[in-house]
Amino acid sequence: MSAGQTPPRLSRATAFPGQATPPVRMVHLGLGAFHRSHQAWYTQHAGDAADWGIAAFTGRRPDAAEILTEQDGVFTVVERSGVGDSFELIGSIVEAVDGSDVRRLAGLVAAPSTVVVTLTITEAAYAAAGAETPLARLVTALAARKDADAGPIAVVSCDNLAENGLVARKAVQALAEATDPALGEWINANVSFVSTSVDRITPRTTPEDLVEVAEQCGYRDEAAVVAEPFHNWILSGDFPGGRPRWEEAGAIFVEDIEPYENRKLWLLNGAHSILAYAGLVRGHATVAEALSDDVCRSAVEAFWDEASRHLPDEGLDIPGYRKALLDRFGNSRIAHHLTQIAMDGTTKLRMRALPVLAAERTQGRSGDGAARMIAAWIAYLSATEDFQDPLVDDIRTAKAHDGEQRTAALLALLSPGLAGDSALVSHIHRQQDAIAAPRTHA
Ligand code: CS2
Repeated sequence: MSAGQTPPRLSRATAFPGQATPPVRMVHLGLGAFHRSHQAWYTQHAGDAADWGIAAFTGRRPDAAEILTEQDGVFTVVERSGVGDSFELIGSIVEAVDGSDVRRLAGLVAAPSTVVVTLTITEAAYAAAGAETPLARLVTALAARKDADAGPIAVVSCDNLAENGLVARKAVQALAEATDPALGEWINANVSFVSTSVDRITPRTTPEDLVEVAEQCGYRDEAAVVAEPFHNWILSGDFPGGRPRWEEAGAIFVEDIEPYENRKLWLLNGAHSILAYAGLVRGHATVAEALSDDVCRSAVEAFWDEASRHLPDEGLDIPGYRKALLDRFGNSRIAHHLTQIAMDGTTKLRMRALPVLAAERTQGRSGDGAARMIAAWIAYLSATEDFQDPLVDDIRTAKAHDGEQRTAALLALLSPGLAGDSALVSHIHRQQDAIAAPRTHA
């Protein structure tokens, strides 16, 4: 490309010349950057990728669907390591649709050729009420599949929740039974809910990233995503209508997913939440920056020591996993913004801090590391009005209190039981000062 020329927009014809577009056999809800860098990437790398196209629906806003449609669903994954970037075209998304188009969703889910529905709808969405939530839309679409007698299908949750398949099943069943008990029965007999643990750090794409793609690749891609080289997908459950051969892309299928889920949710996501809240309070912007601050780093290590006590020794290589996490978090070429991780704290901390705190306390220990994550969250909420959370109104009410009462009121939003323990409340309250202590410069 010569200077001053606008490169052509990316299209399927230029990205995959002469190749047939894979037929839609999967539907995805939650078309964001993570879906593109993870499930779409794995599907492209499956041995039978030519047979598996994805129709992906956006969440709250139609933008991503509009942009991807302009480039026939094709986009670039920029794999960003500590030393450089590499670029790969992904063609597995063959249709990108505005999430509010429930007719199209129902039409696709009712087709016998569609046999897998994947979800990245955020942790908070599993508890959300209302007719326009992603799960409510999915239930409408499953009703259409029942009416069409289109056969069994797998629903695969790819959100960072413990037992996410079970959580999805319960939420979908409850919604279905409230509308039509017969639909509940049909879902019970025909829908398999698969639990998965997903992992690939995917920060929000920036305008500079898009400029880089244009310069390096010679085309304009408004839907490019940047991700770390590492990727992991562990799945447990049945696919009654078949699935892509994701194992050929490195996915791992297991009977018992719980140890893997806990390892990921506690060690990676838990550390992320500590770095996000403590880091923002201490004036940092990215994961790599926060990790280089001793106060944040030692809080992460203390939490990891605790969490590791409740993970099985065998097969999980916890020391290796921890070491790899330090490398991944320390990749300063990935600007993973703490504000992105800080969102929806009440939902995330219930999954990331509370199980470890409970396990430690059951064994007669204080759970100081997990308590520090909660303290960091409270310190963060105390310092900002600019936060996003499904319990935003309750948080505002709790924040009207001062001192230990505020700590107790915010803790009650995570766990009313724990908020009744005045020694724990005092402990978490005191920890906030240590988190906010000024940085010392060497
Ligand atoms: C992060 C995750 O935003 C968050 O809460 O902890 O999105 C994390 O980056 C991914 O789970 C990594 O696989």
